[in-house]
Amino acid sequence: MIRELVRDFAESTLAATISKRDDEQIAPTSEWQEFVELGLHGITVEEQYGGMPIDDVVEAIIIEELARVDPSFAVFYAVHVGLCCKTITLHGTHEQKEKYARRLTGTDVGAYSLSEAGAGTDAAALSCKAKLSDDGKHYILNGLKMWVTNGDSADIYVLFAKVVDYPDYGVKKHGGVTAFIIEKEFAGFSVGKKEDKLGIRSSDTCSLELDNCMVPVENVLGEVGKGFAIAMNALDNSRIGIAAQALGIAQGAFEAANKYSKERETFGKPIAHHQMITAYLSDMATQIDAARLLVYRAAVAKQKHYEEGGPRHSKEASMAKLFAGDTAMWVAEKAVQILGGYGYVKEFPVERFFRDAKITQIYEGTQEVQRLVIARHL
Ligand code: COS
Repeated sequence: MIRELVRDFAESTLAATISKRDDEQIAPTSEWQEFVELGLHGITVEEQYGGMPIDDVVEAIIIEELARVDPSFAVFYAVHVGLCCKTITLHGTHEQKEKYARRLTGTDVGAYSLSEAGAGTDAAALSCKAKLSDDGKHYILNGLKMWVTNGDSADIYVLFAKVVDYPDYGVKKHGGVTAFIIEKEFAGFSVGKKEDKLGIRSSDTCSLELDNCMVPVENVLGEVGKGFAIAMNALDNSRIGIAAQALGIAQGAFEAANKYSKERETFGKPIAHHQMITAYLSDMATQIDAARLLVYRAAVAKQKHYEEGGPRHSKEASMAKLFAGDTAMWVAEKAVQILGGYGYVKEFPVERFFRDAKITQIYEGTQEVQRLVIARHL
């Protein structure tokens, strides 16, 4: 039922504006206001704070359906529910949830900010610093964050910096890393450069500037100095969302190619009946099904981890993202090939899927990082 609901929304509301938003790099903020009406933006927040918890497979299905039409909106949503809301649900105090989870289940948008110019894959190499103020009421944050999805659209950020007063700081590589909840209006916080990107162009990716940014001590999320595990755990969760996004991209590209191959004729018959195209389509469908099974398996593992105390789902999440990301890229490339010249122009959506697919092999941990995580479990 939810798959159909989201598919309807995507095919009507998102499909109508995605080309223009992609061309002009417009964030989907007005589409978000409509989406909020469906009540699916609080699925990782407890009911008492205005949320509507839904199981993890359904979360993946929602992202998959959004990405099948609009991969930019899918990541906008995935970061809001996964990296921001879920992290606050897992580590927030009652007061923090009353204040922020409530806003995030209203119309506010959430973001997550870990990466920096010199700390992407090597996340522990953060250089953003936090220092306790003399009166002990605030942490004062300084530094520059990068690659922040929803960077400009967001109202609330889960952001990581190193507390220099923490005993482990400078001892362990990730010593002092702490998670903070930041409001866009905080003094000393500003949104910096918006990136001009190859794909997912309707998702705003920005830098954030922290210039003596004053963050109340009650906005520390989890314990001071324990932020690296929070960051890694959040990525275990959200990588399933990116895998679902990749799955949706592959599905959207496949459907466009499949349809076209039945309509387009060469040598007196639809190209779908030429064996080389038939083989492509069969392989695409098979890869997509395999990716789908890995994504849903990871979602089940995640749910078992939180609800039944099952083992951590890092390996399953990384396998899903690795395979689904490669599937999205491979399927989108084959879709362009099947459409030929028409695959190379903006009249058909496969050109956009092709550009959008690439990022799923890069963000929230490159494919190389996923292999590293998997290898550590072997
Ligand atoms: N969940 C909870 N805690 C975790 C964890 C996880 N999945 N993975 C690691 N940790 C903890 C470890 O237990 C360790 O804790 P202690 O210091 O208490 O022992 C700590 O974190 C450091 O772990 P580790 O030594 O494995 O860290 P590394 O610096 O070697 O980093 C990788 C490991 C490469 C896996 C990590 O840096 C990573 O995921 N990088 C990619 C980051 C990323 O995805 N960036 C994109 C951001 S979104 S655009």
